Amino acid sequence: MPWNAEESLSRPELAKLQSHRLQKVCERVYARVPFYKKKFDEKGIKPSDIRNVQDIVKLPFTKKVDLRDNYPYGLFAEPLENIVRIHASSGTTGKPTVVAYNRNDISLWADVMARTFTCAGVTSKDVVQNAYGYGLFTGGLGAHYGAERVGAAVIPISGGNTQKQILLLQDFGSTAICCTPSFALYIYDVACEMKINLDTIKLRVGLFGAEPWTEEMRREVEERLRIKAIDIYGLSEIIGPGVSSECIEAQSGLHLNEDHFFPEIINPETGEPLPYGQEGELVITSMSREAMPLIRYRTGDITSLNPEKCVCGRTLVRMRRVRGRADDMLIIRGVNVFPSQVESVLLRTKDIAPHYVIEVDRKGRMDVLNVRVEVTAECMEKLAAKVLSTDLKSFAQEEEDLIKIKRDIQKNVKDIIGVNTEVTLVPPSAIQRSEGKAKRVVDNRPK
Ligand code: DLL
Repeated sequence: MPWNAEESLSRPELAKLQSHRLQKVCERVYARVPFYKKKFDEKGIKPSDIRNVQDIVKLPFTKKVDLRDNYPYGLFAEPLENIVRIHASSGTTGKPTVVAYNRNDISLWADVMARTFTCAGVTSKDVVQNAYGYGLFTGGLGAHYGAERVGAAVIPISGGNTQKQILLLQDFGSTAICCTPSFALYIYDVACEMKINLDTIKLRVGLFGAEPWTEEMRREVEERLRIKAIDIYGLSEIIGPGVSSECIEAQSGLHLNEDHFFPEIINPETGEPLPYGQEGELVITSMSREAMPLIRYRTGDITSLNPEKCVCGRTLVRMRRVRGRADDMLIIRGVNVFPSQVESVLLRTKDIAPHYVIEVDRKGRMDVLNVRVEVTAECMEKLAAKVLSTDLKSFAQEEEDLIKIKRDIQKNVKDIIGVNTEVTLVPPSAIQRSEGKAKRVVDNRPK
């Protein structure tokens, strides 16, 4: 059963609710946020021109740079005395992006996160180990309030502290874990080093997000940790986690809480709206937010929307797993490459572990892509045994096996993505592990 009735409305009922909320939010920002008044006026739009949800295309976009230009409090639609929480996400450069919540926003957030936990099958009977970072990052507190709202017992361990995570998994009997997918794999690695028998832990589901990951990565996480891995999505600017989530029944697309967050897909180059099914940039209007609603916010995330009803009974549109951010897309000799495409190729290769870094350099005028990826511990053991053996022929054979792994990766990257790549195989644990969002790309090209 979904958490709220609004998750299973008919399309006409939903459109009615969306239209009403869109009108209200336009009135709110026009009256309270000078930035939006100016933007609306420039387009010659009044809130009364927005009669239903289709009119959304008349509204101006909001971009990340608008949050920076109005740093820190310029986009607040409430006086500071009504603000009860401020979060921020650290950009790669410069000042953080600031977001604010009033009491109703915090309650809304708990509710949409309760939907997320319910989607993942988490109830009051569960023990939730919350390994998202608590702090300015929205992951920790967002998951915390949502898990409490469904009545689960929350362990607010926050990120990092990997050995302690494992101790609590064992001793506190956690049945659900919340963290980035890359941290989940790190926890698994450390559990193996500690020789923990995974049969002694009760974990059955993970709510993973905050970074792009692939179907292949899901399979790895599910097989290794012996759990169901649920993809959850969100961004600070809109609310934090709680924008969309997969359901455990289908694990096929993330139900987007479109009664509160109106989604559009646009062509990132032209800004033109794209129909259901077509891939483009996700744009969201946070219609129910009060302290800092955003109109047509360009998330930079690349996905598509699917309106088909799901087996779980929810009617909310489903967004496909995010392929990556438009600004993470690498252009290598004119070809667009998403790190997630490289991840798919790597994880389909035998003897390769799910730990990698993509390095881009410029040699002369050429962009050179180098994938550094770990071989599995089993592969390493085989190799070590051959090195120790006096049987030089089998050692040579093993070297050939490594060359074959490299060639397979190169061939598949070329076939699927269309670029040549260098591959460096490294031993287990050589790639730095992440306790939060993984950094997969090192771009050394001059800007
Ligand atoms: O990462 C909120 C969050 C916390 C989501 C915990 C899920 C779980 P930010 O730090 O503002 O907020 O980063 C938002 O992270 O625009 C995406 O590019 C990326 N992202 C978040 N979830 C996913 C996901 C949080 N499931 C940015 N798949 C977003 C792919 C994701 N990318």
